[in-house]
Amino acid sequence: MTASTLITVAPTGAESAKSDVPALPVTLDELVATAVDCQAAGAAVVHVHIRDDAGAPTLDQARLRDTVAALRESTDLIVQLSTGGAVSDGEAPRLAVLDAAPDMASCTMGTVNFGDDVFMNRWGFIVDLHEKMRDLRVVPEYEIFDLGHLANLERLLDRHGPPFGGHVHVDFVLGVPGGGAGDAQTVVAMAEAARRHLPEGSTFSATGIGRATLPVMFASLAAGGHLRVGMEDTVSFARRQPVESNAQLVTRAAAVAELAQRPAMDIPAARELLRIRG
Ligand code: KMH
Ligand code: ZN
Repeated sequence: MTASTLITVAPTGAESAKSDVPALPVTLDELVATAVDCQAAGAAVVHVHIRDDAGAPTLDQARLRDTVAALRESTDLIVQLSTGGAVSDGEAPRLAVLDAAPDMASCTMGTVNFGDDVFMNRWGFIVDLHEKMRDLRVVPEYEIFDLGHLANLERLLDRHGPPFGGHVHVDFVLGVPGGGAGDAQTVVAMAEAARRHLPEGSTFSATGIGRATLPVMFASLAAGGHLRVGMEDTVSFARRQPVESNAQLVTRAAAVAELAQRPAMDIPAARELLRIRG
């Protein structure tokens, strides 16, 4: 079991609206300020979705490049761009996200129902993402919404080789209506399946959507996993208590990790673990 806990913050996402969640960081200044606070609170990775001037999700290339540059300027965080985008985004702009040259990018390992929508991830598109990331020296974080996605990742690695850097890191995203349940049993089942399907030494983090946040956090730590938290995944800190900031969520995750005797991993250690290019 790793001695420390990698904490990823996913501050914005593509699903919540600023009008519903005023604390959501949607402008570049808000995102950078959040990232600075989250680094101070113990995060090592920032998983980034960006918004346009109206606050709507966008994959605009210039904005993505400016965002990567601004995060690098103000923080030491590992910058992970989302290639998932919003459910309405097409494959070409999602693939083009990688041209903004992040340290890492997400790569979802299969199609999944997403509430009333469908989050489309065709096999051929997954292969394109995996290979383009390797060409551009971008480290993938494979997003696992359900058990079959782990079998799919095994198939990807068998047929198309290891990712850039050689280390396999996955993130279990649990509690999406249509995906794996957000409970401790599912985290344990996923961790078990990861051991069967993935190369030795692979690592996982986990995040629970909404009320699944705490059960998934506790179970992931107990099962030897790492953590992702943030307003992409939860906007309630507790019953009838809206999240005040992403740093509030990172601070809680770091405190729980400390209690579990696996304190937050520092950024140099996270770069080494994930084999981020120098
Ligand atoms: N917004 C979801 C449709 C990712 O960032 O890679 C996809 C998502 C996964 O959030
Ligand atoms: Zn995301």
